[in-house]
Amino acid sequence: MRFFALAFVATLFLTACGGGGDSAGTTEDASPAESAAETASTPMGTASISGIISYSGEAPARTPVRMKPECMDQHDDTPMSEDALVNEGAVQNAFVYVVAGLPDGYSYATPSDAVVLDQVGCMYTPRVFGMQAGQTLRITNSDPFQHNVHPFPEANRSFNESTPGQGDFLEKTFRVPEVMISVKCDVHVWMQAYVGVMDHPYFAASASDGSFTISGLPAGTYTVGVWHEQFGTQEAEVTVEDGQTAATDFGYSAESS
Ligand SMILES: [Cu+2]
Repeated sequence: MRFFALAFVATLFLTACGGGGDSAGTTEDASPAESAAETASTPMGTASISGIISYSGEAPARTPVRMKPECMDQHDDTPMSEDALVNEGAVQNAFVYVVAGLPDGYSYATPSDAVVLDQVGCMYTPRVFGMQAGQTLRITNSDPFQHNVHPFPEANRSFNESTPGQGDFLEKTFRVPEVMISVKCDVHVWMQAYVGVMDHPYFAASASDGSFTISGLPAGTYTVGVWHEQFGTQEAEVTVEDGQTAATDFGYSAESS
């Protein structure tokens, strides 16, 4: 009976919040209320880890993305590659996350709000992002034509579904942690996003100035991991006290990447 109750909750959620009209929204994988109702959460803390992801040496050049005419029509300027965004030595779109060090047997409630991945001008926005396992991933379409959403997980269940037109969306989730899951579009082969699925809320994607902040941590010693689609992965050990922010910078270089 539990399955039916969950399905009913998901349907109510869509009815209340959908408003998509002829949307392609589906509910089979989305159940945002599931974990929150059943699991006592490990307390959040007051410590933070923040830093800058930098790049030394000559940054890779961005190149024009060759798109179909329907996609080019959505852009005023030539769209440029986003797989190695380095802004004056700062690395954007690195995924930073706690690898180890959280309290034994930790359990964190699944956020009830959805993470949104939009399809705009035949590119994904954001390109790199995180979500918690079981959280709703809402994939929206801002373009007036079809996109096909096709993730390539190894530990999670894949899907391959269309968002036919503007305003259409899918609601999906991934059940278990996985860093990272590649998301692509079968119609527009250059479209690329990456999602990091975590069983805790301690993750961030680096901003255009290379900065990241992970907050709400209990005092402790953590292994922090960084992933970048072109530059690879790194790890560091960080100790942080209650109410404090530990500064932890990461660096890539032209020699190592
Ligand atoms: Cu597409």
